[in-house]
Amino acid sequence: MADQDTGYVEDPAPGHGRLAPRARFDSDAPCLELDGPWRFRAAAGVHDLALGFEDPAFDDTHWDRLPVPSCWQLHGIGAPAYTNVTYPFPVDPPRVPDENPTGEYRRVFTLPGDWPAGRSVLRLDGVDSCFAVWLNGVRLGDGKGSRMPTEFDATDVLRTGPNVLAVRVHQWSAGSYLEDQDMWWLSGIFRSVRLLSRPAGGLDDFFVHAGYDHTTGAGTLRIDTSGAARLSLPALGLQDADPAGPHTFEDVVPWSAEQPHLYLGELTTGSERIHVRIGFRTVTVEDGLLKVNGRRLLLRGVNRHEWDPETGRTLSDATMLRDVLLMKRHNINAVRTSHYPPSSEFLALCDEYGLWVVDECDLETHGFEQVDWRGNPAADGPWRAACLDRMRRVVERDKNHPSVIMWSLGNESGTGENLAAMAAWTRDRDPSRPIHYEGDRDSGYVDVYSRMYADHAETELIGRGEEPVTDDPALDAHRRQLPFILCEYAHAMGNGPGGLSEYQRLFETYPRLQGGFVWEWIDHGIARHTPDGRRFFAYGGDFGEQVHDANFVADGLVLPDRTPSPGLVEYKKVVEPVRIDVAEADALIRIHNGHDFRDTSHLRFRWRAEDDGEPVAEGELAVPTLAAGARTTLPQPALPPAEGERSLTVVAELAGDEPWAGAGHEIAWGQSVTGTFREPGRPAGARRARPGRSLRGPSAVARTTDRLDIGPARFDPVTGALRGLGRLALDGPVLDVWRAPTDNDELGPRLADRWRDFGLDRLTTKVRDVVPAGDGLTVVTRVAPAGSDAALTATYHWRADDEALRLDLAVAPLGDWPLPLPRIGVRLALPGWIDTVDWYGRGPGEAYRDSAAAARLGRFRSTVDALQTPYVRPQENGNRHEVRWARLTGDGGGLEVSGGFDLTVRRWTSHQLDAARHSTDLTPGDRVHVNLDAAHHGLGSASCGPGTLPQHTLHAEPTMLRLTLRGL
Ligand code: IPT
Repeated sequence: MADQDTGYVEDPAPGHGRLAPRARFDSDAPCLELDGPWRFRAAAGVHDLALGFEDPAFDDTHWDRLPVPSCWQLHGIGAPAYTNVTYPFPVDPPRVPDENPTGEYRRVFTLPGDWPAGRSVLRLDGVDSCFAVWLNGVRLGDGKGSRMPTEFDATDVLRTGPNVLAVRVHQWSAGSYLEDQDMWWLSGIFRSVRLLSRPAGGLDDFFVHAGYDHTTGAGTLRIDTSGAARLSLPALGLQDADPAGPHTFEDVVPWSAEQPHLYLGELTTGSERIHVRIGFRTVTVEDGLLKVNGRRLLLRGVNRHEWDPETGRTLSDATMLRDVLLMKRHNINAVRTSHYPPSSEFLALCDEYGLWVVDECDLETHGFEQVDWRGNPAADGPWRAACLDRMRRVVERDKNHPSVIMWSLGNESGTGENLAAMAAWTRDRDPSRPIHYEGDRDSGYVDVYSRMYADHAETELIGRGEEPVTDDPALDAHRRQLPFILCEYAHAMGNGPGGLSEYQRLFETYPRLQGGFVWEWIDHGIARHTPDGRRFFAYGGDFGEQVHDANFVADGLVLPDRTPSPGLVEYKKVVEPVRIDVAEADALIRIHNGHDFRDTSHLRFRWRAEDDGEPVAEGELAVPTLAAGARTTLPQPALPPAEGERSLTVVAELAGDEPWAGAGHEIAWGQSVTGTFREPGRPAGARRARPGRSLRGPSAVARTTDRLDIGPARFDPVTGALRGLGRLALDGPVLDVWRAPTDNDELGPRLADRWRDFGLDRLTTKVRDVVPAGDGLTVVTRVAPAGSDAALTATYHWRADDEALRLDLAVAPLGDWPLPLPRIGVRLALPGWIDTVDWYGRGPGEAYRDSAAAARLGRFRSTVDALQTPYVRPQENGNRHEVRWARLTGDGGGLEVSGGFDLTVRRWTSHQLDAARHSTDLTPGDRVHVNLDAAHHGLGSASCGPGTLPQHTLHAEPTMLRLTLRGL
């Protein structure tokens, strides 16, 4: 019987023929995995269907195969498309275009001979966006709600022996209007499919209520079950008990993200054993604070989309574990599952390893903003059932995870009565967890005040409880009693975010500010290859999309292949749960245990003293165990007198193995720096120099018609340009203010456009004076953009002794400079054989002035290539901050520079970096390009949020750069 009724596609109803949502659990009842290769046919739309494909006798032998689970666009069927807010189809709810890519899936499976009698349930864990299912030619039903399971009763149509399962999946449906998350549009059966045996007398569902009384240490347990069952919890002495209890245990180990203690047990019926993992914790909003087990939480969170650059939203268990381990190792303690419930396996890992979870409903109607919210499904009566269904499915599926401490109604769906109804239903069903939704600005139906991208100043106002008054006085008063979280902040697009430390300071100052979730965890780049086989990550527009949002999809703390970006390393330092302040003034070490629950007995503390980056002494620091929140002050270790610049670094590391990292893993550190570094290239005992200050005995200028030499340096006598140093040929240094704009420079207020309009990327130079005088050379240049009388005067004072060349560069703006500069410093080009960089300064990683907390003072070495950060869209990157000296070397010798500068070294120019769209557009040239900067403009996070803070803004003002150069 052919079933061509596709009316369900545009029906706002959530589905037909489905079973009621329930908890996800593991039991010993048989389960048949239906993942693997399925037969697949790609249809152009609902007018192009394979008639009778559901008929078991249908011949599909000529069909292709497609793996289940997978996203079909990543298997060459159709193409991925990326939009942030805009629906990629006309806004005509609930209708969708006839051009509706549709996938027809078929699979034959054999029911094992010992498959038990009783009911059988077919479960699809995730299908995007709408589908209908037939088993052995019988239509079981249809469903929507892409990232939630759908179950059908298969009992009556299941046969022993071969069974034929047919699933028709449509890319677009009424459900698509509810799934406008900022991500790739991808389709198909992208999570697992299983057939579950539900033995007679088994349990359909249960709800664990496990509370913790922090005043007594007692745990209470009640498990509501859908039928008769017994409970065993050996560690708490329960054997064959009534799950309904309620049971009280005098002394339980509570669950927290810091110490995720789970009690393992079993629910048994005559026919089934179900594994339960119980974590005792109580979540409250009281005294205006979000608390777990009586303590205020500080959320050090990230927004996590499910992403893999090869498989899209289909994630392996190993990838999910990798996310959890990476998060734990970077001091992250919370995840908002933006913007849909993740695979259940991920939540199980959060329970086990310890992460606070804000579990978000699969709901976003953001594109209605572009039609002034007319017909917004979140507010519109006919969509009520669909909205409630989605909320119900996330709550029912995930209710037994101790890691889930809040329910979130969804994201960016405006506001409206359907959202309020979702909140009301949830509050009734699970009063034990607060409700979150950012779009409820007055917090009328939510339990925490939540915002996204509020800047530092506004966040501080909220911290003080002094945010602007809103319209409804009663709601305004209510909101002021609520804790505050930034459900999104610090947009991690490309190079950035800057300004994390300043946010953290606010969170640690105002109790109401309970932290937040960086936007976002991972860049959703799609792995692709150039024709010559080089891998890169594609973004919006790379698949011929007519409407797209380019690389706005690449805004994570890890690159698409999960390499931590410098932003993640910075975040780890900024949110470290132990603060170590090694004071310069009073020779004390102050330690604050910033954990919410855990004492410091799992940590050991080490110290290390260095002079100019050379080890002087090291040891272990005896720190008394500090309870959560406690502080101590200790004397610094006795050390020999400093020779040069002294750093004292104290590190807190794991004393033993944790499930998520091994002994020795670093958690936190603090460092003091005192004194002045000794210039390299000076014999030991030479008098201490201010950076670049002293030359041994200045060399005289030697001038002929075609040469101008000072000591080891050769200049062009006409332009005054440096051409060589010893045997090293070089080009520059010359004044440079341009950087390849970052995403934060490009977007938001579009600072990069102002830079280009002003002409900062096309400055020309006029040499005004070349004045050899006694033992030095002075070169004056005027550097300026076309069509303007604004200019920068760069005055180079050169001097040398027999081995070192000294530059004092003075830069002064002339005329009107109404905009910040990208950078200020010099660039020079060196031979391409330079491949190694050693430096003494901050490192080891990339750092910019407003993202430099993670960079410590020390000696580091890297290759030129490894200094680059391959952001998905190429842009300024790789800066090493506050460098005292650097040696750039290779087979042919090299260059040593000392002074005080920021350093980038790359095999392409800033202009080439700026022009590149993908990493593979950058190919090494025959020179190495070096920038030595007095300063950079900060990064900020203006791509979606506040720009660079005033204190990190680089104004055009008189600037000095002093360098000493030596050929090696
Ligand atoms: C906000 C969205 O919630 C999130 O999904 C993502 O799009 C982010 O912005 C930017 O990357 S919404 C925005 C209008 C603040």
